[in-house]
Amino acid sequence: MTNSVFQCGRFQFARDRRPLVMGILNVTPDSFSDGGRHASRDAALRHAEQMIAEGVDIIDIGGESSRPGSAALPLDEELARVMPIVEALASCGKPLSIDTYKPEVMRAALAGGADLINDIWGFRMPGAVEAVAGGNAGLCVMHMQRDPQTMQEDPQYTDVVAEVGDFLRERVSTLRMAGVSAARISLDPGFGFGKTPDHNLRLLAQLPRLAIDDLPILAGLSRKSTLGAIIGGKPPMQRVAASLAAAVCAAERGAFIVRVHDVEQTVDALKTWWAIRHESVGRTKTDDT
Ligand code: 7PJ
Repeated sequence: MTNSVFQCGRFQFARDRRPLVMGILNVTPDSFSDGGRHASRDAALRHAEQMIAEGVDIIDIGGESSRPGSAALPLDEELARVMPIVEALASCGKPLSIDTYKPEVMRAALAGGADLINDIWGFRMPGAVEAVAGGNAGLCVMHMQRDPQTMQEDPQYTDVVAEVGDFLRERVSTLRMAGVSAARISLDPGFGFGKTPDHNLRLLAQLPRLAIDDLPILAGLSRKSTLGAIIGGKPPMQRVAASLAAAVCAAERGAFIVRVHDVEQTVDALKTWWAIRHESVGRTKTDDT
């Protein structure tokens, strides 16, 4: 493996360990899958504590909902939601990821101790590349066709996997030219972001085609509507088993990070997949490699 570690701010993850579980911490009052239960600061912190107890590897803090059709959040509101959580969790012992596309939020979060910037816009906003180029934060570069307001209006591709791959290659090249080391970059096809269910399933099935420069792949399928469509239109809270199946499939196809709501179940599923793959239960009860 050319990139033997994934650099994530204060943390480094060996690439030969089992896939990382990134737990979603929404501080969005309108999040579609938890109904805003974690909107308040205290609730968000309790949720983070619970994910840590369940074995989360990275905590992904998001202030702005990016569900289809959602509107952009003003900068000051996003900062007011995200920064108190970053400060409160800065010494929790787990890497903190910030789900944002705004350069100002990136800078503030990095100054406050964030370890990874997760950008659904793939660092395309003016100033985003410059905001993250220095330092050693991990980056997640995601593909999205169009924008959250319009992305689900009849998405079109000739070859979705090739087009997503071309986009990701261009973004990697831009980041590398700005001085970002390969060890800091992860790539994400952006399931559900300007894709039909069939586009998403093709991307998942053919995920190995996105192993660009051997960079780690992040897969975010948790509770998404494509899974709902497969299982007869069940609502987000009833998509846990489907989400686990998708996470294991993504791992089997090379994903190194899975972004999920259901941390405990996903950790168990991936530990099981990893043990089968290595024909071994592992060395000790605390060993999570
Ligand atoms: C993703 C994300 C994803 C990355 C969201 C949801 C919608 N970031 N942020 N990948 N999805 N990197 O969780 O359903 O798939 S918000």
